[in-house]
Amino acid sequence: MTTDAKILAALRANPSGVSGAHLAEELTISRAAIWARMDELRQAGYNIEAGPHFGYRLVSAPDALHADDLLARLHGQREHPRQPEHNPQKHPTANIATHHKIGRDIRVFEETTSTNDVIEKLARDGVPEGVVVFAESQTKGRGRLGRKWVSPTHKGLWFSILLRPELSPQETTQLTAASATALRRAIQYVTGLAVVIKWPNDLLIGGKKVVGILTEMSAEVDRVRHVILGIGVDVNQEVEDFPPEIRNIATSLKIESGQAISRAELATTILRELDADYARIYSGKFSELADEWETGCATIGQKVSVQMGSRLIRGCAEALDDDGALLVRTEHGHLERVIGGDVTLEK
Ligand code: BT5
Repeated sequence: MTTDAKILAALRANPSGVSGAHLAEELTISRAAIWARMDELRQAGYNIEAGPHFGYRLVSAPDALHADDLLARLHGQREHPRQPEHNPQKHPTANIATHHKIGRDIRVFEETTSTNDVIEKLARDGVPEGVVVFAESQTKGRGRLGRKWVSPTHKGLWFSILLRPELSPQETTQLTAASATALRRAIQYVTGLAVVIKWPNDLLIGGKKVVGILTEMSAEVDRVRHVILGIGVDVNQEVEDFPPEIRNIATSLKIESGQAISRAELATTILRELDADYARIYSGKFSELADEWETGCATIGQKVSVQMGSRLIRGCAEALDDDGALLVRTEHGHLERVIGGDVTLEK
C-alpha cells in the first residue's frame, strides 16, 4: 500500500481519531510528512479534522474514486468487515477464503476510451494478474458484439480486471459465472435490493439491467493467455441520465433504492467478493459457485429465445451445465448447449 492508502486505512480504522505521532511511528515517516500528506488528501476532497485531543479524524470522503482510498478500504474490509446499517446479515463471503489477488494493484483514470483497452495494454506489458482499472468516464465504453455501453461521469462503476487463469479457453465461462455471482452478492449486501442474473452476463433489478459484464480473452488453442473482465454497474444515475433508447430497459441502484450509494464502498465490496469467487475456482470449488449461480439465475425455467449468430433457438432454459453453459430444451425436444449468444426471456 502507498503512504496515502495507509493513512486512509488508519483513519477509517480509528473513526474517533488517530494521533500524528502514532501515524508517524507506524509509517516510519516524520510528523511533518504526515501533516503534508493530510493537506494533499484535503485538497483531493477528503474532509480531515485535526485537533490536539484526537489527532486526525476523517469526517467525509469525496464522491470520487481514488486509488489509494480504494486500496485502503479493501484492506480495511479484509481486516474489519463492517455491516451496512440496513443489512444485519453477515458479510457474504466471511467464511470463504480470499487469496488477495484481485485488487492488489488499483488504478483510476478520470477518462479513458474503454477500461478493457487499458487492461489489454497492461496485459501485453506483462503486468501480473489482479490489476484493476477504474475510469470515472469512458468515451468508448462497449458491450458485446460492438454494442455501446453508456458510461456517464461519476455516476457508475466502469472497471476492468486482468486475470491470468490456469483454465482452458472453454472453462473461462466459469469466470463469467463467478463475476455474476460476486456482483449479485455485493450489490445485495450493500443496497439490500433483490438482484437476479440473466444468463450469461446481465444483472437485473425489477426486470431492468443494472450491470453488464464483458469478458474478453486472449488464448491459444488449449491455453488462456489472459482474460479481461469488464464490468459496468449503474450506481447513481437518475432516469434522465439514461439516453431515451435504453430508459425502459436500464436502471440504477439509486433509482431502485431511492438513495445515493457510496461508489467506493460498493467497488471494494465487489472486488472482495470477486476475489473470493476467483479463489473458489482456483481451489476446485466451481460446482459450489455454479449452484449459487443457478439459484440467482432468473433465466432457468423460463421460455427463451437465443440468437446465436444467424441461428435462432426457441425453448425452455432447463439448467446450467458444469462449465456454466445454458441447457435449452428446444420446441423439438432436443437439448441444446448454449455457450454464447443473446438470450431474450419470452413472456
Ligand atoms: C454488456 O454488453 O452488457 C457488457 C457491458 C460491459 C461494460 C463494461 S464498463 C467497463 C468495461 N469497459 C468497457 O468498454 N466495457 C466494460 P451487452 O450484453 O452487449 O449489452 C449492451 C446493451 O446494454 C446496449 O446495446 C444497450 O441496450 C444496453 N446498455 C448500454 N449502456 C447501458 C447501461 N449503462 N446500463 C444498462 N444497459 C445499458
